[in-house]
Amino acid sequence: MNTDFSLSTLRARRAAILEEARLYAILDTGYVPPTRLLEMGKALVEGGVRVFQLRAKGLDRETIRSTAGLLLSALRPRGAILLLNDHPALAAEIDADGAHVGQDDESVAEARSLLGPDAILGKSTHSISQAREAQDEDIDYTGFGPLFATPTKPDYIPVGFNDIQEAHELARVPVFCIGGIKRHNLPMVLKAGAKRVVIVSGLLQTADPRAEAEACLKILRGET
Ligand code: 3NM
Repeated sequence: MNTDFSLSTLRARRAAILEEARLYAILDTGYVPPTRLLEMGKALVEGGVRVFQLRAKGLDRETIRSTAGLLLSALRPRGAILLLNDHPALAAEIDADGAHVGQDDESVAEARSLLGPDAILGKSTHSISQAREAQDEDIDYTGFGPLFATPTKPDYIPVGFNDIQEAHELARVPVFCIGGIKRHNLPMVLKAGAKRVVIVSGLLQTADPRAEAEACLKILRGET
């Protein structure tokens, strides 16, 4: 396995935030309109979230650019990072902290060349073989899922719990479990071997996202 991906200082600082994170929030315009994302980002960062992704499927580039710019100015001073779903070229242009690519998006090599050496790059994986292959690529974390069926990605077949442990054992980068994770199922997700999670609708669709993030983080840190 080629693990010789030497990191720039800035990328290493960003990677340290990922390493420390237990909860990753996706600001998804399928749930929250762009005009309300700033308010949502602020609530979640106050609740302790330090890793964010802007997922704006179908939104035009200029709206993504302006929304990401506002989010970056609000989240960065609070020690958080913001990645763009897809759009590595735009992420580089606006100096976001990085990007996330799926299995069907541009390759990691392509995304990395557009992003440059300082940015964080994450990749979705949906099986043990994809999780293993991703370790040889120049990425900073993987997503692993969906653990449960989820309306946020309705076409994906859940991977269940059986491979969670192995996905962690083979990984050289942080693994974030994803898909249908909510506060109520966190204890069983952790018991199955997850260490870090991404929660989308379980944060965005609650009455008090700040309190929800705080409550999830307590569970993730073993404080309850
Ligand atoms: N990616 P929720 S599952 C964006 O398996 C995304 O790679 C997935 O949303 C993957 O927390 C997913 O609302 C949706 O279920 C997660």
